[in-house]
Amino acid sequence: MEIKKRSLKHIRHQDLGNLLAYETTTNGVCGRTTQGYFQATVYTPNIIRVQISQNDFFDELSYAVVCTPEPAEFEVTENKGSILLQTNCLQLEIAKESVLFSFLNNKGQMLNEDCPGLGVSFMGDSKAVYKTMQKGERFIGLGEKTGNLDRKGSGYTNWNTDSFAYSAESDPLYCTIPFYIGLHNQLAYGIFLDNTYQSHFNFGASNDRFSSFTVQGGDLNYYFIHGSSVAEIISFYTHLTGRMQMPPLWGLGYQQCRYSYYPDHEVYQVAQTFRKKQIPADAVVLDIHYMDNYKIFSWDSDRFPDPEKMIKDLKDQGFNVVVMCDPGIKIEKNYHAYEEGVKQDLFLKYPDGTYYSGQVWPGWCHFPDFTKPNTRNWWGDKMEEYARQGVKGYWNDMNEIATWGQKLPELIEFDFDGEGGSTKRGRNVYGLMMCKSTFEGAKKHLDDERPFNLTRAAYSGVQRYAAVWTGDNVSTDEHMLLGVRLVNSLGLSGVAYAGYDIGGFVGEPSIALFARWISIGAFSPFFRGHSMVNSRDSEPWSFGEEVEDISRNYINLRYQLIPYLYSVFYQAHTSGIPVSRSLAIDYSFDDQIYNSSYQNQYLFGPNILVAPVESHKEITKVYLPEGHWYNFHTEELHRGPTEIYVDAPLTHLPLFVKAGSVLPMQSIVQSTQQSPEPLLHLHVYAEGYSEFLYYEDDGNSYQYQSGSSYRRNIISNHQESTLVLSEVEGSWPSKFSEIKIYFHGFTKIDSVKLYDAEHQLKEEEMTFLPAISNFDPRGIEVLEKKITVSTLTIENSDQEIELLF
Ligand code: MIG
Repeated sequence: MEIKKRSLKHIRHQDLGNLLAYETTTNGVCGRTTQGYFQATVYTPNIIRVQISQNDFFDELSYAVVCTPEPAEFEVTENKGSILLQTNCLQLEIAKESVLFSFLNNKGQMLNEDCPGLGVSFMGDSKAVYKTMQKGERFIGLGEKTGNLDRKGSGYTNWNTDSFAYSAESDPLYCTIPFYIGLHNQLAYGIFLDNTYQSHFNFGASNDRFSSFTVQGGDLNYYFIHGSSVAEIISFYTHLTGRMQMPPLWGLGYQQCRYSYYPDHEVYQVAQTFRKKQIPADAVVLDIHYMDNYKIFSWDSDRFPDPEKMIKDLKDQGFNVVVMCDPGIKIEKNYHAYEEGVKQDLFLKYPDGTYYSGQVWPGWCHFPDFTKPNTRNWWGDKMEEYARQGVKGYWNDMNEIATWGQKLPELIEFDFDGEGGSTKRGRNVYGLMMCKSTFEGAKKHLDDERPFNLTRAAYSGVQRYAAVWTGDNVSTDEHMLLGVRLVNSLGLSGVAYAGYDIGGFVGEPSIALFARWISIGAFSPFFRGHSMVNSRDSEPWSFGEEVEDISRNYINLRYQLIPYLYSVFYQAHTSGIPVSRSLAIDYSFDDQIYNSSYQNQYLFGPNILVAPVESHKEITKVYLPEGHWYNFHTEELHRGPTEIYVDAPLTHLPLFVKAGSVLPMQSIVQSTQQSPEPLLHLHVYAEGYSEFLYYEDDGNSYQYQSGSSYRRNIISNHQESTLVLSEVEGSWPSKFSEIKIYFHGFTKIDSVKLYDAEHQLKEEEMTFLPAISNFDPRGIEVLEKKITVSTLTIENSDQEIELLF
């Protein structure tokens, strides 16, 4: 054989070239260019999918997208220089010469365009799209990513990674959610790049010309979403990738975790201490030491001789148990999971057909291939035993995949439902598919009960199966604030249910830091304290009496807010709008909210503004956006937009309530299993107009999916001096037979008239009682101003209730 000498052909950029042919399809348009192929598909009038490939076929398998194109009206027209695909709200213009894609709204305003001269770029197996940076453009979202709320000037990589003790700049972390929202000129759009290969996003990092995204394999496959607001775009994105189901009510409570509680009497001890100290909590979490030699689906019989009994005893005290689920299956003869996995061929393999072995807690392990249907079913059925033992909560860890050495070989084979793929395609989706298997298996075996499921690694769509926590954070103020941003960014990216390790996983928090962290954590969708093995005790009572009081106050407040919070979760379930809402959702074009001093602020549900502040600050600056805001602790009214200084001692986290809104609350309970007093505390804040969808159901089963729920609108209209609770929809009865209304900020109320559903006057001149605000976290002198608010108690009825004052 003769080897010819020639110069090596190095990889360089190649664009799409010119349009050669195109065709209108059932849902859009497809075409061929000199260098590739494309297809544009209308999913809804607001969503157009673009696929670009170098081949005349496209990757269609997606574990993220749950919907198919809806029949929508669209038109395809040909102009001199371009093809135009138009729906009633979106236009896609495809330039014929050096093919570029531009998206405009129906007024012809440019939303997003491929950058002339760069556009689509093929470089070997990697493919990229370069988009012109618009004037004043900002970028938000991309899931669990460090950095600023506005991602402009930053670049990111998606490659799910076990990031022990990550820093505030580390990238990548554990999750891949390739969805972001662009904002400019009062316009908003979203881009979801559905490709599980390693991807890179550049939002004007090291350049002033473009934003871009690159994939290391597979097709360019992105969904362009246009909506009138950020909220609408999130709702469209979650239309594509799915929404969370209602969590079990206990999932809203406080969970106590550590690495690890054992043996059983230590677990009992922790649970009993919560009850003794009257600090509400709903779950104890068992980390890896509950297992026999870290073998999943087993219990260490010395430490936990009778798990079933322990779980039942805890349940009787109002605690659920959450167990660690690691994917690595120990290679050990006679270990059932190993034997079954080999027999049924369920593990990841090398290309030569041998099983891949990697080292993790149990020693050498094989790893279930969750992209294989048989493996998913097998894993799901393994949940039967846990379910039988009474376990209701599942914690999916190490699913990046994490192994000692952290280098899963690139050539490992994944099944991909028969399609096949290597680590390059499989890694970022492993966590998602593990969560799917755990969740669906637990659900199947739990007998109409909602499992609680938690994960560290994720891909888009994970919200359908699990809550996400932000992994191994560190005990510093910087991390506390970073955690808030990560959770808010996850919320912008479809994951409404997320949280962080309170107190920090790695390191030890100061007394002040723990106190601050737990008060902020009370306003996190997922609320859990956790800490590393061999670190100091970190339960709410471990930092002295003052911190114990602060912890109790804020956990109490969390439990009092459950009627509000559960309704907010229902909104996440129906519309995808997160529980923890970056101010970029409601105040997208207000420059101040992106200011580094204010970017951590967020709305907890629609009505409570939380201003997280470092533990060492006694006073802090807060930005209140447009609208009026009540200081939650003092009732002082502020007129936004404004920057104010607020006292922020450890006892008083700065919290503000939106004027005009309502906060439904309940009495303190020690766990969600305990019934609150049958009195709903409805706090109404003066001014403006608001609507709040109030929601209840049994908190535990799936009956809500067939109408067994309690839904009513609470409409507060200050101008007309009315408060209306609309007629109840659904067949579930409320827990509350009476409603106590608190009028905050109303100058003077002489009398109140109560009307029934037929608008007949039922009662007049009801008596007001002055009340001391019962939710004011106690403890500090300067703010110990007792608040007097007029109250009124009425009977709850399923019919419309109208109050005129
Ligand atoms: O190699 O299960 O992020 O929360 O406590 C560490 C032990 C494995 C990592 C998780 C952490 C958990 C720990 N796990």
